[in-house]
Amino acid sequence: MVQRRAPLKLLLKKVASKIGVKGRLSRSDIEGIFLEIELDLLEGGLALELVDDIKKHMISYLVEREFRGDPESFLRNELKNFLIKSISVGGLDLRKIIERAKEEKEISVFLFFGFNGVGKSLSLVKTAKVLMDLGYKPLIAAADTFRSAALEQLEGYAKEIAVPLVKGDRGADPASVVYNAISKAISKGFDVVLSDTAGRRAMDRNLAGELRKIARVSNPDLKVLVVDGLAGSDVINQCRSFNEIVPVDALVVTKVDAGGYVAAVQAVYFLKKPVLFLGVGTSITDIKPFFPEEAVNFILD
Ligand SMILES: Nc1nc2c(ncn2[C@@H]2O[C@H](COP(=O)(O)OP(=O)(O)O)[C@@H](O)[C@H]2O)c(=O)[nH]1
Ligand SMILES: [Mg+2]
Repeated sequence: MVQRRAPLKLLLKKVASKIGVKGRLSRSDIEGIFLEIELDLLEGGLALELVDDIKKHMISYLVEREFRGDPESFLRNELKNFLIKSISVGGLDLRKIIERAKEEKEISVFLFFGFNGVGKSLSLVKTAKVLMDLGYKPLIAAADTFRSAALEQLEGYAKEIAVPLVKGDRGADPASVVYNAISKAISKGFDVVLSDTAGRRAMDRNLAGELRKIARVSNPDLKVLVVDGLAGSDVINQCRSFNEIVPVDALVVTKVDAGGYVAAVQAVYFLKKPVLFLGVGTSITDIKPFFPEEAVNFILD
């Protein structure tokens, strides 16, 4: 899909120029502009729901308002503040999560899930590296027993950072792989089990059941939904359908190096969950923290 760049900037320009012509705008003026550029907004990767929320917000502060200064910078500021406020949901303290879990049950469990090919396995390994840098010992549970290529790839990544991995036979029950990894982690003094899972499509009830079972068996302390930064507005569907299967605690948004922040902003906007990190490349150290203001500035320019 070809994504149009800067759909929100186009919106601001349109509204500002209409203000320039008409002085003040009515509700139907604003609705007319949204209708006129709806396709550009959607093609720019914005979900209909977000476009609607922006429209409502704009109507609330714009209708019959008189302008003196530059309307475009006023509009930009309003929209910027609205978006920043909507996606400022606080950070994640991994240390706290791990230490709290340790008191109860010796180890903590992080579960990674999401659609096929979004970058779950690489993101899991990136997380392992973050944890090692914090002084913790992670163990990987290779619970994607669905595809043998997935296992090989994960083993390759794990080797790169010298993190041990527990695996099962091809086609083995993934929940049992996670269970075994947890037993090993407790007996061998690991701190965190990072559980990979097979890619899931929302319509695949079987895999949804499997994911639920893994969550039930392993009682994760952090349930991380990995979404694809190139998914455009579909990121909302990914968030919704997975959150229904397993309630999400945190997000990883991948491929931000290739797709920018549109998906990241929308994922946080709809789930109101913190971002563990953004994936910004294919190396294990290619991660970046999510700063709402930086993300919003990016999508407005
Ligand atoms: N450019 C870029 N590529 C990524 C990123 N994260 C993952 N990938 C690539 O996306 C592809 C799928 O990743 P993988 O971890 O196997 O996805 P999974 O199927 O969800 O486990 C691989 O080619 C990764 O190298 C990222 O942040 N940036
Ligand atoms: Mg994988």
